[in-house]
Amino acid sequence: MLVTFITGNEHKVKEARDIFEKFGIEVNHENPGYPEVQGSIEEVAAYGAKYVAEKLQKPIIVDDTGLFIRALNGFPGTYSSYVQETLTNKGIIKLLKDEQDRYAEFRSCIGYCAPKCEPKTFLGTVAGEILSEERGNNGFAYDPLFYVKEYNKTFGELTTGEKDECSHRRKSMEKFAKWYSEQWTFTSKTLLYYLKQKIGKTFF
Ligand code: ITT
Repeated sequence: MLVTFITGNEHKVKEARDIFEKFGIEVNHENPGYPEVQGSIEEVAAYGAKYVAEKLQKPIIVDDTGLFIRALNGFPGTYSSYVQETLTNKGIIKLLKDEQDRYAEFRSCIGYCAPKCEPKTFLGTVAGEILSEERGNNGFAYDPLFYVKEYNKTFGELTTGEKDECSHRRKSMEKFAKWYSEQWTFTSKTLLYYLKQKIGKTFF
Protein backbone atom coordinates (compact mmCIF):
# COMPACT_ATOMS: atom_id res chain seq x y z
CA MET A 1 0.00 0.00 0.00
CA LEU A 2 1.19 3.49 -0.77
CA VAL A 3 0.10 6.88 0.53
CA THR A 4 1.17 10.34 -0.64
CA PHE A 5 1.88 12.64 2.32
CA ILE A 6 1.65 16.37 1.57
CA THR A 7 3.79 18.41 3.96
CA GLY A 8 6.63 20.89 4.04
CA ASN A 9 7.93 19.37 7.28
CA GLU A 10 10.61 16.67 6.88
CA HIS A 11 10.30 15.65 10.56
CA LYS A 12 6.66 14.72 9.99
CA VAL A 13 7.66 12.60 6.99
CA LYS A 14 10.20 10.68 9.04
CA GLU A 15 7.67 10.06 11.82
CA ALA A 16 5.02 9.00 9.28
CA ARG A 17 7.41 6.48 7.66
CA ASP A 18 8.21 4.93 11.07
CA ILE A 19 4.54 4.77 12.13
CA PHE A 20 3.15 3.51 8.81
CA GLU A 21 5.85 0.84 8.40
CA LYS A 22 4.04 -1.40 10.92
CA PHE A 23 0.93 -1.25 8.72
CA GLY A 24 2.81 -2.02 5.50
CA ILE A 25 2.09 1.46 4.16
CA GLU A 26 4.82 3.16 2.13
CA VAL A 27 5.04 6.96 2.17
CA ASN A 28 5.54 9.07 -0.92
CA HIS A 29 6.36 12.66 0.04
CA GLU A 30 5.31 15.73 -1.95
CA ASN A 31 5.13 19.40 -1.03
CA PRO A 32 2.93 21.39 -3.42
CA GLY A 33 1.61 23.51 -0.50
CA TYR A 34 -2.04 24.32 0.22
CA PRO A 35 -4.02 27.20 1.73
CA GLU A 36 -4.61 26.95 5.50
CA VAL A 37 -8.15 28.17 6.21
CA GLN A 38 -9.21 29.76 9.51
CA GLY A 39 -10.88 27.21 11.76
CA SER A 40 -10.24 24.09 13.81
CA ILE A 41 -7.39 21.72 12.94
CA GLU A 42 -10.02 19.32 11.56
CA GLU A 43 -11.29 22.04 9.20
CA VAL A 44 -7.74 22.96 8.13
CA ALA A 45 -6.90 19.29 7.44
CA ALA A 46 -10.18 18.59 5.59
CA TYR A 47 -9.90 21.68 3.40
CA GLY A 48 -6.20 21.09 2.67
CA ALA A 49 -6.74 17.43 1.78
CA LYS A 50 -9.62 18.22 -0.60
CA TYR A 51 -7.69 21.09 -2.22
CA VAL A 52 -4.58 18.97 -2.93
CA ALA A 53 -6.49 15.83 -4.00
CA GLU A 54 -8.31 17.88 -6.67
CA LYS A 55 -5.15 19.71 -7.69
CA LEU A 56 -2.98 16.57 -8.08
CA GLN A 57 -5.90 14.32 -9.10
CA LYS A 58 -4.85 11.56 -6.71
CA PRO A 59 -5.54 10.44 -3.13
CA ILE A 60 -3.36 12.15 -0.52
CA ILE A 61 -3.05 12.88 3.20
CA VAL A 62 -2.12 16.08 5.05
CA ASP A 63 -1.43 16.58 8.76
CA ASP A 64 -2.42 19.69 10.69
CA THR A 65 -0.98 19.88 14.19
CA GLY A 66 -1.37 22.37 17.03
CA LEU A 67 -0.17 22.82 20.59
CA PHE A 68 -3.10 23.80 22.84
CA ILE A 69 -2.11 25.35 26.20
CA ARG A 70 -4.95 25.39 28.73
CA ALA A 71 -3.76 28.44 30.70
CA LEU A 72 -3.71 30.39 27.41
CA ASN A 73 -7.22 29.27 26.40
CA GLY A 74 -5.85 26.90 23.78
CA PHE A 75 -3.27 29.29 22.30
CA PRO A 76 -1.28 28.86 20.06
CA GLY A 77 -3.59 26.11 18.67
CA THR A 78 -4.09 26.65 14.97
CA TYR A 79 -1.54 29.49 15.10
CA SER A 80 1.22 27.10 16.23
CA SER A 81 3.26 27.45 13.05
CA TYR A 82 3.27 31.26 13.15
CA VAL A 83 3.98 31.33 16.89
CA GLN A 84 6.85 28.87 16.55
CA GLU A 85 8.44 31.11 13.90
CA THR A 86 7.85 34.43 15.68
CA LEU A 87 7.47 34.00 19.44
CA THR A 88 9.49 30.72 19.57
CA ASN A 89 9.68 28.41 22.58
CA LYS A 90 11.37 31.13 24.63
CA GLY A 91 8.34 33.38 24.11
CA ILE A 92 5.97 30.63 25.27
CA ILE A 93 8.09 30.17 28.39
CA LYS A 94 7.81 33.91 29.10
CA LEU A 95 4.03 33.90 28.54
CA LEU A 96 3.67 31.13 31.12
CA LYS A 97 6.01 32.67 33.68
CA ASP A 98 4.34 32.52 37.15
CA GLU A 99 1.51 30.36 35.74
CA GLN A 100 0.69 27.31 37.89
CA ASP A 101 -1.50 25.49 35.35
CA ARG A 102 1.03 23.95 32.91
CA TYR A 103 -1.39 21.55 31.14
CA ALA A 104 -1.15 21.36 27.34
CA GLU A 105 -2.20 19.05 24.52
CA PHE A 106 -0.73 18.30 21.14
CA ARG A 107 -3.45 17.60 18.59
CA SER A 108 -2.73 16.11 15.18
CA CYS A 109 -5.39 15.77 12.52
CA ILE A 110 -4.81 13.68 9.40
CA GLY A 111 -6.94 14.75 6.44
CA TYR A 112 -7.42 12.18 3.68
CA CYS A 113 -9.07 12.85 0.36
CA ALA A 114 -9.36 11.27 -3.09
CA PRO A 115 -10.44 13.25 -6.21
CA LYS A 116 -14.19 13.90 -6.45
CA CYS A 117 -14.70 12.53 -2.91
CA GLU A 118 -15.37 14.14 0.43
CA PRO A 119 -12.41 14.38 2.86
CA LYS A 120 -12.12 12.28 6.01
CA THR A 121 -10.29 13.31 9.18
CA PHE A 122 -8.54 11.33 11.94
CA LEU A 123 -7.66 13.05 15.22
CA GLY A 124 -4.93 12.10 17.71
CA THR A 125 -4.12 13.90 20.97
CA VAL A 126 -1.56 13.59 23.73
CA ALA A 127 -1.56 15.32 27.12
CA GLY A 128 1.50 16.88 28.74
CA GLU A 129 2.91 19.88 30.54
CA ILE A 130 4.83 22.93 29.39
CA LEU A 131 8.16 23.20 31.21
CA SER A 132 9.75 26.49 32.22
CA GLU A 133 12.88 25.56 30.23
CA GLU A 134 13.65 23.61 27.09
CA ARG A 135 15.01 20.08 27.58
CA GLY A 136 16.48 17.69 25.00
CA ASN A 137 17.77 17.95 21.47
CA ASN A 138 15.63 15.31 19.81
CA GLY A 139 12.42 15.98 17.91
CA PHE A 140 11.61 19.45 16.61
CA ALA A 141 9.75 22.73 17.22
CA TYR A 142 7.79 22.50 20.52
CA ASP A 143 9.19 19.08 21.49
CA PRO A 144 11.78 20.29 24.06
CA LEU A 145 9.03 22.19 25.94
CA PHE A 146 6.51 19.36 26.09
CA TYR A 147 6.89 17.13 29.16
CA VAL A 148 5.22 13.71 29.28
CA LYS A 149 4.67 12.28 32.76
CA GLU A 150 4.62 8.59 31.72
CA TYR A 151 8.20 8.86 30.44
CA ASN A 152 9.36 11.57 32.87
CA LYS A 153 10.89 13.25 29.82
CA THR A 154 10.09 15.92 27.24
CA PHE A 155 9.39 14.94 23.65
CA GLY A 156 12.80 16.51 23.00
CA GLU A 157 14.40 13.92 25.30
CA LEU A 158 12.52 10.92 23.94
CA THR A 159 14.08 8.76 21.24
CA THR A 160 12.22 8.73 17.92
CA GLY A 161 10.88 5.29 18.78
CA GLU A 162 9.56 6.48 22.17
CA LYS A 163 7.86 9.55 20.69
CA ASP A 164 6.27 7.31 18.04
CA GLU A 165 4.85 5.07 20.79
CA CYS A 166 2.81 7.79 22.45
CA SER A 167 2.57 10.89 20.26
CA HIS A 168 -0.48 12.70 18.90
CA ARG A 169 0.74 11.85 15.38
CA ARG A 170 1.08 8.16 16.22
CA LYS A 171 -2.58 8.18 17.29
CA SER A 172 -3.97 10.11 14.31
CA MET A 173 -1.86 8.13 11.81
CA GLU A 174 -2.75 4.81 13.40
CA LYS A 175 -6.48 5.63 13.12
CA PHE A 176 -5.96 6.55 9.48
CA ALA A 177 -3.79 3.46 8.76
CA LYS A 178 -6.44 1.09 10.17
CA TRP A 179 -9.20 2.67 8.11
CA TYR A 180 -7.02 2.81 4.97
CA SER A 181 -6.03 -0.87 5.27
CA GLU A 182 -9.71 -1.83 5.55
CA GLN A 183 -10.55 0.16 2.39
CA TRP A 184 -7.67 -1.47 0.59
CA THR A 185 -8.75 -4.99 1.58
CA PHE A 186 -12.35 -4.25 0.57
CA THR A 187 -11.29 -2.80 -2.81
CA SER A 188 -8.96 -5.72 -3.57
CA LYS A 189 -11.67 -8.27 -2.67
CA THR A 190 -14.26 -6.45 -4.80
CA LEU A 191 -11.83 -6.24 -7.70
CA LEU A 192 -11.02 -9.94 -7.46
CA TYR A 193 -14.73 -10.77 -7.35
CA TYR A 194 -15.47 -8.78 -10.53
CA LEU A 195 -12.41 -10.18 -12.32
CA LYS A 196 -13.52 -13.68 -11.46
CA GLN A 197 -17.02 -12.92 -12.76
CA LYS A 198 -15.67 -11.43 -15.98
CA ILE A 199 -13.05 -14.11 -16.66
CA GLY A 200 -15.57 -16.77 -15.74
CA LYS A 201 -18.06 -15.41 -18.29
CA THR A 202 -15.47 -14.99 -21.07
CA PHE A 203 -13.45 -18.17 -20.76
CA PHE A 204 -15.61 -20.78 -19.12
P1 ITT B 1 2.94 21.37 7.10
O1 ITT B 1 1.74 22.23 7.44
O2 ITT B 1 3.56 21.68 5.78
O3 ITT B 1 2.63 19.90 7.26
P2 ITT B 1 4.10 22.59 9.48
O4 ITT B 1 5.42 22.39 10.17
O5 ITT B 1 3.69 24.00 9.14
O6 ITT B 1 4.11 21.64 8.19
P3 ITT B 1 1.77 22.32 11.25
O7 ITT B 1 1.12 23.56 10.76
O8 ITT B 1 0.95 21.10 11.38
O9 ITT B 1 3.00 21.87 10.33
O10 ITT B 1 2.48 22.55 12.64
C1 ITT B 1 2.29 23.70 13.44
C2 ITT B 1 3.55 23.95 14.24
O11 ITT B 1 3.70 22.92 15.22
C3 ITT B 1 4.82 23.96 13.41
O12 ITT B 1 5.69 24.94 13.92
C4 ITT B 1 5.40 22.59 13.62
O13 ITT B 1 6.81 22.58 13.49
C5 ITT B 1 4.96 22.30 15.06
N1 ITT B 1 4.79 20.88 15.26
C6 ITT B 1 4.02 20.03 14.51
N2 ITT B 1 4.13 18.78 14.95
C7 ITT B 1 4.96 18.83 16.03
C8 ITT B 1 5.48 17.85 16.90
O14 ITT B 1 5.19 16.56 16.76
N3 ITT B 1 6.32 18.24 17.86
C9 ITT B 1 6.63 19.53 18.03
N4 ITT B 1 6.21 20.52 17.24
C10 ITT B 1 5.37 20.16 16.24
